[in-house]
Amino acid sequence: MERTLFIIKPDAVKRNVVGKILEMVEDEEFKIVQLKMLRIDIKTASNFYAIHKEKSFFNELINFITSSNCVISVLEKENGVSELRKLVGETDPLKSPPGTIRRYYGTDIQKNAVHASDSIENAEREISILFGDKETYSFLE
Ligand code: FUP
Repeated sequence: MERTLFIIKPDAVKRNVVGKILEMVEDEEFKIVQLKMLRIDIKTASNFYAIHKEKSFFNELINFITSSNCVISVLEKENGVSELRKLVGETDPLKSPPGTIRRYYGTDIQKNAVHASDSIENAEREISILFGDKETYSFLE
């Protein structure tokens, strides 16, 4: 079983599609093992997206992700990291295959509705940033 970090971004929360997105995830047999709504602060967002620090879109990305509430979750499934990336689609919603979350609910490359970890290592890192260390955060089995 793999755990991965999933974020429903401010654009999707504002569009009232949190329930529809979580339904897509549950329909694909992901288990929601943690779930909460919060406004991510600038320091946390900058750490979370540190890999994009030198990119031209970094400031806009931080402004956007911290602009309003997100719904963050830890999802679990066999091969969960790659399976969720498949369900999410491409970064650009217009290039995402039909049936993917970003194709359904994304608007553009920034307002692309959701985030999903791209590797097992990054999933662990991202879960730790947003939910705390495994040692200090207990998951119900
Ligand atoms: P993804 O793994 O599909 O979430 O995409 P990336 O890690 O490449 O990018 C992270 C986020 O940066 C995207 F979700 C949206 C934002 N981004 C832009 O705003 N402009 C770009 O050209 C690329 C990414």
